[in-house]
Amino acid sequence: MKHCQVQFKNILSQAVLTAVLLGLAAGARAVEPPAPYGPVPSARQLAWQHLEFTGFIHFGVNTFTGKQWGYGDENESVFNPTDFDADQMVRTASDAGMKGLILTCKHHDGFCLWPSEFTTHSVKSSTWKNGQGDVVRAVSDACKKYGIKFGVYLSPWDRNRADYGTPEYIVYYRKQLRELLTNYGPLFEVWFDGANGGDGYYGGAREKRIIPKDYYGWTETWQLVHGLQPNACIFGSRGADIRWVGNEHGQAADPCWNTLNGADFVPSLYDKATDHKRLGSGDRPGTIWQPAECDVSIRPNWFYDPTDDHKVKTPKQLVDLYYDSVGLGSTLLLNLPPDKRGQIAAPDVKALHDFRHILDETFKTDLAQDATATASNVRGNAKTFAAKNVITGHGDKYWATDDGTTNASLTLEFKKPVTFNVVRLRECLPLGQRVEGFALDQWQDGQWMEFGSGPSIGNCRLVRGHSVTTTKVRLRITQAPACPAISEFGLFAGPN
Ligand code: FUL
Repeated sequence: MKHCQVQFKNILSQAVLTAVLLGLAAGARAVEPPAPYGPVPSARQLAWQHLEFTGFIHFGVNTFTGKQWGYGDENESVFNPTDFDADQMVRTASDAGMKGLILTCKHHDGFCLWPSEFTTHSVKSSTWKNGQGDVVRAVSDACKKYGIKFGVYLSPWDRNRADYGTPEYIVYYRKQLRELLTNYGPLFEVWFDGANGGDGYYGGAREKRIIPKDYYGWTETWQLVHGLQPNACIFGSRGADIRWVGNEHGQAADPCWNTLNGADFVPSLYDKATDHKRLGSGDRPGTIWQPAECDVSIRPNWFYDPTDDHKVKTPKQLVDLYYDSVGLGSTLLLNLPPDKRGQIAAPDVKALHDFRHILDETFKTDLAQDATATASNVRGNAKTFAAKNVITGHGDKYWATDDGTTNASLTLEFKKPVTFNVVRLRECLPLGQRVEGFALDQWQDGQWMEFGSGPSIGNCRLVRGHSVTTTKVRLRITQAPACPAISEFGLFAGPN
């Protein structure tokens, strides 16, 4: 997989350095890279976008009560996994190709999966391991072992706490967050849920509590996160690194822009359908970079329920979700709910295994590697921006055109015919999201025939079609407000 690694902040200095070096070496003027267009990703956003596929683990008292939203009055003793195996959970996620895993350290019921210093409503009051267990420790250690990143979910809504709704609760919440941010190693993502249902146990009050919009003081909380874990992306509302995609089906809109108009849109207004739609599509050109994450569960519910065992998504449905999220430039956050043993259940493991097999079969060989690449225009005719940069094996470079050349084409030509049915395109994200329209053609019977098209590229665009056998494939950039900067044009043959 090929990603363009240009650092936005370094572009000018790189240009100057390149100009000096090339000037000295050849007496020639160096060609400057394109100026970034619109908002660009921060280093942590870029690293997060490149993960593409991550997992969620919803585990807690609900696993044992059969509820999806615990009321907050659950006795700690209900949490008692019979054969807890964090290794099995993380191995399953890693084998499925997930690059990170986010654990629900505390869901809305308030029960903590780690022995927090600030409450007794946690694993330390449960019978599991005589109160000596720590699910967060076990899962984070297993993530280290399997080389995947670890993230935390800490529900802001807490239906157990008597002080929920008062300023004291925010102090408590931040203390808990600090424990998670400091005791479990590097985190790649911190997930702040928008759900606020109202009613709950609340220390015995058993009432409905309405929370003012500014109650949580996110700005301060997020400073805490970025201060202690500068590489962790925050999933949340305004000011967060990552936005919700507006649905829980795991599907991005098309196009799904990486940008939003920050000033007139507070994406915490999760209750309006128009806002959901806008979260899905983003705003173009937008004023802030806030890429979307597609969250979805492998089962109909977020927490394990044995009656869902025959409703696990099929490998084909999972593959379709991958194309509808990662393939539209977003990321996929797929939930795997451990069962009462504390392991991922067999039907889920099987579906993930077969899903992975299909993706591996599809993406194991990039046919474009055998191609010769030519373009209608190359920026300054410079090798640095040559057409062949789009091919895997040519490093982290990109093809770019001259400023003002926003309609351009790039052709891959093969000595022997190739058969493909999937195309993968990527833009050089540190230069912003530039392409607003593209088309793909194959050479057939002496003429160009369209294979597919789309309104955006971004981090990744997968185009699936019928199997095509040809010696020439062409990418046409049909609309762009600035010259295109394309880092990948790959061809693959997936199982039909
Ligand atoms: C929602 C929650 O209410 C669900 O229980 C789940 O955690 C999902 C990921 O987010 O807002």
